[in-house]
Order: sequence, then structure tokens, then C-alpha cells
Amino acid sequence: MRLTNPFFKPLALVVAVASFGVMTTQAAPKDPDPSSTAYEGTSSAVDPESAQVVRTPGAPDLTDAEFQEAKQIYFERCAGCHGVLRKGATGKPLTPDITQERGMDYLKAFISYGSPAGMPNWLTSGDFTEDEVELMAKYIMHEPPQPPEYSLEDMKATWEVIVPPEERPTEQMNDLNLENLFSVTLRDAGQIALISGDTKEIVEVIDTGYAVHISRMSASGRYVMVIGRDALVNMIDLWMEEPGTVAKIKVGMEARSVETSKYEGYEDQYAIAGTYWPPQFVIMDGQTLEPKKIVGTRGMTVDTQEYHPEPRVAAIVASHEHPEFIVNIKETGKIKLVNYEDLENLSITTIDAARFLHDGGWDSSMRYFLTAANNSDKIAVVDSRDRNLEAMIDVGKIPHPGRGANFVDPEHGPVWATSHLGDPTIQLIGTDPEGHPDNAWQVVRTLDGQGGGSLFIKTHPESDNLWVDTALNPAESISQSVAVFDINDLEAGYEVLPIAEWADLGEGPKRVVQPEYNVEGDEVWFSVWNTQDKKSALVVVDDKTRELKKVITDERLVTPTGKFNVYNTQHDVY
Ligand code: DHE
Repeated sequence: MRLTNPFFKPLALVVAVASFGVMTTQAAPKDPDPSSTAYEGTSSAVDPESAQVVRTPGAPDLTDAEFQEAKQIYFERCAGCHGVLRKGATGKPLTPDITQERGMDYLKAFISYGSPAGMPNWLTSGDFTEDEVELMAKYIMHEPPQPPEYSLEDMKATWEVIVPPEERPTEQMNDLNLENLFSVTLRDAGQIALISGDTKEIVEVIDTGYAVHISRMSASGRYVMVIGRDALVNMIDLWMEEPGTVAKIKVGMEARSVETSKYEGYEDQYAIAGTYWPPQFVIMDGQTLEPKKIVGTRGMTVDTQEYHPEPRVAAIVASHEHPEFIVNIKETGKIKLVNYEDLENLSITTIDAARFLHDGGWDSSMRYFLTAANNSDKIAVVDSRDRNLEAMIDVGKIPHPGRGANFVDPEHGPVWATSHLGDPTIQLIGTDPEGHPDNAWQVVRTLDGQGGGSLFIKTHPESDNLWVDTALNPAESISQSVAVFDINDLEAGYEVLPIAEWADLGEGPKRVVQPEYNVEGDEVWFSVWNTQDKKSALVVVDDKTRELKKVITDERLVTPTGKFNVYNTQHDVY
């Protein structure tokens, strides 16, 4: 399958918030806030071939070949926003009851010119031909082709234990400083690189899933779990002489999240992976990845309480208060606290939050999970001890915290911060209901950053700096640099560091993405994310002096994005 990356197309062509309600057919769209529109459009990892075509009464007929072509385009270009089943995700629903009523002319105009709310102008941008616009207009008047489900048997057919637990080392067999190792996503290579934080050398490059997404550490810090967009989970043993994959499994067709059990007494016992398709999550054995329990996420939405057939699994974190995984269900807006004490009598607490749950992280006490409902412009706070919704906070436009940043605001006490895709602000939320009850779960401070298009924000308990990337901002000078605030003098504004310029890579979009600290908290690492055919790099900055410490380049560093320091990820330090 072709791997398309919308971030490297003109931003007007990509979409986060597609609208299907208001449009005048003549209007060429206003640019819908370019810094917020670049986020959802990556091509779906679901194989269009696997989805059964349904010819639908009332829709213009298509030949088999046309159906194939339209399916391919839909899965690559449209499914990220409108959902595989077109029931609506961050984009509006496109089911035949709606599309047939709108009619061909309306649909063609809508696809051609887009909408102010974020639908790309596929024709006028040159991305679609007139024929393709017509094809897609006809196609969406048919029932959405549904890809197959994915059962325990399907998972088991892909499951491989490459080194069984009894053949694994009983102690660390290499002399790596594991706490300061980084697992670095090499997105378009479908690999991760293990890089020493001490020497800055690549220790291993390991094959993983397609358009690999994140790494999470097991509670002991021994295993790295990596998930690809194709839902392949790799379990990497860091104790082996040469760290490598000891088990792997494909848990569905499209996925983004993986986590392991961290509650005392259950360390390294279970792993969990959530899928976008099919909409479900699976609990696996933490030593072998044997799939144990699959739970579907289809159900009613939190607000209108209507059935959603495709609620995707977004962020998952492991509770420190109970033997539970906390699972964000994106389209229904529900957060599931999945108790793994007794998998046969599974107990799940369902918390009503808000639609479009995406990413999030712990407050510094690790009792409260703060998570973005991104297209609802809210942060939901879960009390993992009492297992309920603690607060729902209105924030700026499309919050995107990653795991967020915890520090002590000199005036307001302990806070957790998020930046935003859709506006330039950084907002600080009070997280100390006992010490600072008046501030708890309030936005206590709003800072202006460089611009919208921020994906990740980071600090460290040992640091006085708050780092904010703006990787998706349409202005090169902004997407290629980062802002850094002094957390002891927040109102003094920010300093801009020209990270991509320091990397000196030559041509390409070179977006600077995701700050990540080393174990000591005295270095911060950035990816300079270029296209697959161009040079990328990691840039290491001295956190105290804010000066360049090291540029890591290597021909194996293809499209580096996320970086996960073993110790910080294992202990949820951020
Ligand atoms: Fe991510 C985390 C989903 C695009 C880099 N991303 C997450 C999480 C989810 C998610 C649900 C939280 C996982 C968790 O904590 O369990 N990401 C999605 C998408 O659906 C989306 C918008 C579009 C897509 O088609 O995939 C998307 N993500 C991207 C990118 O294009 C990024 C910038 C580059 C890349 O590697 O693909 C990207 N996402 C990341 C990173 C994290 C992440 C680096 C983890 C951040 C952290 O510090 O924990």
C-alpha cells in the first residue's frame, strides 16, 4: 500500500475537521485555519481489498473496477476523518441516507471545493481529477464497504513467540545503560532505532509494523512494546545481548496504542493494544503477547446516545491505583477502566467524557489522568483512584498534549499543561485539589506560543524549561523551530530555538517534533522529521544552557518522529 503523509502536502489539502453541513457551491473555501487541519488524514492501514462492496439502490451504478478505485481512494484519503464506515469521526457522516439526499451536484461541488470547516478542496488543489471527483461522489452514495472483523483466531494465526520466556536471559546480557536508552520511531521505514542516550549512537535498528507509531515500556523497563499503524505489536527484550523482538502479533488492521500493566503485583503481566479497525482492544500475556481477551468498543455516543459502529481506541494508560487499564474510546467519548484482575469476569467502569478522545497523560501524583477530547476542545480528568470523572475543562481549539507536561507554577502550584493544534495557546491546569483547591481543574494560566499546529509539549522534574513544538504550523520558520518558556518566569515570554537550522540538513519540510528528555532531565531531544527520501536528524539540546549539544545523523534515521526514553516512559515522567 502507498504510504501517504498529509503533513507533507500543502496544508490546505489536509483535514482535521471535515464539515458536511454548510456550503455554498460557488465558494472556494477559505483556508480553514491551516495549523489545525493537518492532523487526521494519514492513509488507513485497512486493506481496501478486504472490504466488501455493497451496490445500493438509489445510487449511480459503478463498475467493479470503479468500485475498486474508489475504495482505494477513500481508504487512503478520506477514512482518517470520516471513518472506515463513514459514520463520522472528526469528519461528518457520509452514509447513503445523507449523501443520496444531497445529490450528485452537491457532492461533486463539496469534494471539488471543500468547506471552510476543513474539508479539503480536492479538485482545485489538483489532487483529484474531474473524473475522480465524480467517481467519489457516486461512490459515497453507496453503502460503505465494511472490512472484515478480526477474531482471536485471526490474532493467533499471526502470533509468534520468537524467543520463549524460558529461553530469555535471566539478567541483562549487554552493557547498555538501559535507563537512558531511547526507542525512536522511524515512521516510514517501519522500524524503531534504539539509541544510547549516553553515547548518542544507534545500538540497534529493529523492524516493526507499517508506519510505526509509538513505543511503551513494560513496568520493569525490560520490554519495549511497539505498535504499527497496521496493528502489529513487537515486544523487544532489552536484556538480550543484542536487543531484539521476542514476540509479535497483529491485533487488527489498524491501530495506534499499546500499554502494559503497571499496578503493583502485576508488573509485566499483561499488555493491551487498542485498534482503530476493528473497533476493539485486546489484553495479552505480558511475557508472550498471547491474546487473552478481546473487548469490542461499539456502542452509544456519550451525548446524543446513538449507536456508533466504529469507535476507535485512542490513548491507553496503565493505572497505578488499581489493576486497570484506562482506555479512551474516541468517537463515543467514553473512557473505560478495564480491570485485569479477573479476565473471565471482566469488570469495566465506563466514564462519560466527551467525543473525540485522543491523547493524554498523568498529573504528577499519577492519580489523575488528563486527556484531550480534541475536537470537542476539552480536557477530561479521570480520578483513577475513585474511578470517576473528576472534571471536564474547556480549553483552546483542538488540544493536543501528547502526555502533557507537569510542573509547579510559581503562583498557582502544581499544574499540567497542554498546547493546541488549532490556536497558539498553551494552557496550564491546576492539578492539586488538596493543596490548591481553588485552582484545581481550572485553567490557571494561558500563554501565547509561536502559533497553532502544536503537537507536543514537555518538561522534566529536574528542569526549569517548558518546551513547545509547532510541527504542523504552516509557516516554515515556526514548524522548524521550538519555543521554550522559563517555568519560573512564565510571563516573560518564550525563546525560539532554530532546531532544524542547527541540524543543517538541506532540503525538505524538516518539521521539528516531540521534545523528549533523557533520564537525568538535563538534555532534551527533538526529531527533525523530513520526508523519506531526504535526510532527517535528532537534535539534542542542553536543557540548562539551551544550546546545541549534538546533531545525530545516520542514513538509518529515516523519518524519526516519536522518541521514548526508557526510564521516563516506564515511570510516566513528563
Ligand atoms: Fe499519533 C500518540 C493517534 C498522527 C506521532 N497518536 C498518539 C496516540 C494516539 C494517536 C491515539 C496516543 C497513544 C497512547 O498514548 O496510547 N496519531 C494518531 C492519529 O489518529 C493521527 C492523528 C493520524 C493517523 O493517521 O495516524 C496521528 N501521530 C501522528 C503523526 O503524524 C505523528 C506526528 C508522527 C508519526 O509518527 O506518525 C504522530 N502520536 C505520535 C507520537 C505519539 C502519538 C510521537 C506519542 C507521544 C508521547 O509522547 O507519548
